[in-house]
Amino acid sequence: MSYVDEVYERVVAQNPAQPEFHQAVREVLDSLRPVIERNEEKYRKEALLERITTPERIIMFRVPWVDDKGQVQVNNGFRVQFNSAIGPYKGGLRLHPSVNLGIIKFLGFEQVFKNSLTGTPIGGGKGGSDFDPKGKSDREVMAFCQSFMTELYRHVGADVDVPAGDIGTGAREIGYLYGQYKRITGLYEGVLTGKGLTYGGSLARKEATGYGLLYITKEMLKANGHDLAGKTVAVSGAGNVAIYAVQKAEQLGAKVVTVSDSTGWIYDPDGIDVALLQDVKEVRRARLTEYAKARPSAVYHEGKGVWTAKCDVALPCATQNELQLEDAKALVANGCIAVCEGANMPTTQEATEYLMKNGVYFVPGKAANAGGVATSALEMSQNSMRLSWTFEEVDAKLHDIMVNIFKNIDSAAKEYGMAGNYVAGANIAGFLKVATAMEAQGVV
Ligand code: NDP
Ligand code: 2IT
Repeated sequence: MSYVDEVYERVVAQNPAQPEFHQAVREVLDSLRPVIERNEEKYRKEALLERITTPERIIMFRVPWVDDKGQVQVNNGFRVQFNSAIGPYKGGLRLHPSVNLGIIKFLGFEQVFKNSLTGTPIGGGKGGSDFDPKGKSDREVMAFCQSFMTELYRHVGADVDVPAGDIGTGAREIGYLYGQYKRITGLYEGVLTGKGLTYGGSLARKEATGYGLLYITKEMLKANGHDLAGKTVAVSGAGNVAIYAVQKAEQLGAKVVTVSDSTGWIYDPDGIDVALLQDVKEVRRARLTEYAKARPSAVYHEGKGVWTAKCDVALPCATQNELQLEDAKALVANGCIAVCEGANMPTTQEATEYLMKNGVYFVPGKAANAGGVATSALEMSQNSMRLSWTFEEVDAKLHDIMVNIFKNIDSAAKEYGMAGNYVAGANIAGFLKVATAMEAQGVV
């Protein structure tokens, strides 16, 4: 059996009932075959693939807090410190009822390669909890965040592990987490990114994932002879990534006709009104039905279906495995030419294969959504220097980083005889830097 297959079987056997983690590992290992085959004995002797698929450390803890009725609630807390070969652990905290260890491991594993692609010195990690911030009062969210940090603080630090936002974790949660870290440790340091602008946050971090997604989408289309301007775009999600993807797509001359949330989706043929979307989601924390009420051109559909809308470019920005084989078929039938992932692993393996076989340009999340964590690394730099760059300075650096990521994944794919296969390009380019650093540092 090949070394790649051996390691995949080991991962499945040792991590039972973690399908998302298996899926993420499978995609990466499949792409790495040509790289591993060139040096199979060396990698096998070093057990490099066993090491890179095993987190350096997993922290799991109890998070007790008191709700507004005086009832004690208990949630599960996680931090997976996956790989520190190229820098301190870095990655978001997800707060969603679906969170379990397998999901955090898949996200931490993806983060290792994504962070490597950014070209900045950050390792990979991820954390979170099955706490659901939806419908909770600000006081309840604060009680949860303070309890969560009361355990997490001993495992993180500006040069150790630097968490940030993800699904369910936005500016409010980061603020409460930061306050509790400072209170316990007495340290005013860049232990979290995505901070508010009054206490060490970076301009353009909030916009960065969505903006970066559009910068790389535009670059990839240009390299293949297409122009983003004038294209019709379908976006899923209505959170941090989706909102700023819509805003940048419109600034670049495309028309965005959809957004979605966990209950339904909007079709707006006049183009999504991003100011209204921000008001509904960022200010009122309401459902998309409120968007439809305020906008006569918009139609609200209950449930799934966002990928049935006719579009040239699809940008899944909600959650894992939201774009399935039937969705891929609908996109191809409607003439979609590109899918670029704003979310982490939003496209199932079968859907990805179908899209690529049918000539749809496909940029995987670890490249396409890397602008968020890249700008987190810029926030860390500014915190270390104790200064702040302007919005334009950060945005220009983000743009350069995304253009470079595209160049690197494009040339890695070409070097291994798979021109245009950006999945392979991203996995190979991300892997090589981490593997080289691990080899240099010996058996650790
Ligand atoms: P938010 O919490 O701000 O928004 C998430 C959006 O996706 C919401 O509209 C939410 O709907 C929807 N959603 C979440 N879970 C589900 C589900 N199970 N089914 C259907 N819809 C769902 O998160 P972000 O925008 O920050 O994150 C979106 C994706 O992007 C995630 O995959 C995340 O890991 C990834 N990502 C985020 C980065 C960041 O900087 N924030 C960076 C890189 C990747 P509702 O409003 O109803 O909850
Ligand atoms: O998935 C991701 O890259 C994020 N949620 C952002 C992580 C970060 O540290 O900014």
